[in-house]
Amino acid sequence: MNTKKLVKVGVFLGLQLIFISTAFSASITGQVIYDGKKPKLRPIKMDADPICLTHHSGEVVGQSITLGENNEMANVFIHIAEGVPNKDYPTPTEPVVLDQKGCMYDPPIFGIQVGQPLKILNPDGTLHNVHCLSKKNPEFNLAMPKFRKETTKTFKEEEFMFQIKCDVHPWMVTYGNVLKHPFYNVTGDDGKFTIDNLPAGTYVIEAVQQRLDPKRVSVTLAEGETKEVNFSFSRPGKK
Ligand SMILES: [Cu+2]
Repeated sequence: MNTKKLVKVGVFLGLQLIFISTAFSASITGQVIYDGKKPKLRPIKMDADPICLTHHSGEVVGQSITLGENNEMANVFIHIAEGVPNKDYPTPTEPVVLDQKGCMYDPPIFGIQVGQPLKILNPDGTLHNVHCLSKKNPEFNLAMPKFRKETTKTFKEEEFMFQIKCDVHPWMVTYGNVLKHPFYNVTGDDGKFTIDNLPAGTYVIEAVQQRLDPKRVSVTLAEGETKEVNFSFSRPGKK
């Protein structure tokens, strides 16, 4: 290729990069806070399976709500419920990992894209039974004996907040969310989330939690703009 052609190609690629960075660079960030007295979580009795007990030195509590020191809410699923341009988004090849360490699901709530692999791990040395209670996607019920350390599943349909449970250890539950697009996040220990690479547009952002009613907020983003959207959950009846 001669120099002239190389320059042309360079300029073309450069323009494409500029286009991509300006067209899909809006972001939403925020924090989720629980407004109220910290609920007391009951300790989980794992005595039925002594192998589960060997993985913990102290008390283990349920994962229905996870609050930080200042009521920051972790494990809240945030996604764009309305406004995402309807097109085919690339399917990530990187799997979402669902661990069953110490007879607890980690994470207790997750998002995954249609077709993206869900890698389910069993490092416990005991039998788990991965029972997926999805409705739009086929339900599955999969035994993972102690020698079966790993298995992979995928989902074909968009579906939200379906339970995956273990029938052997009834306290084990996680919530799956299957999306057609990558615009979702789960809050970290600080209650914070970020959804980026968004095109300009008007969106409805939804915050979803296992026990409390979902919250929705509408936001309009210009190209490259970042806006803060905060959510506050409270006990039912105190809204
Ligand atoms: Cu189990």
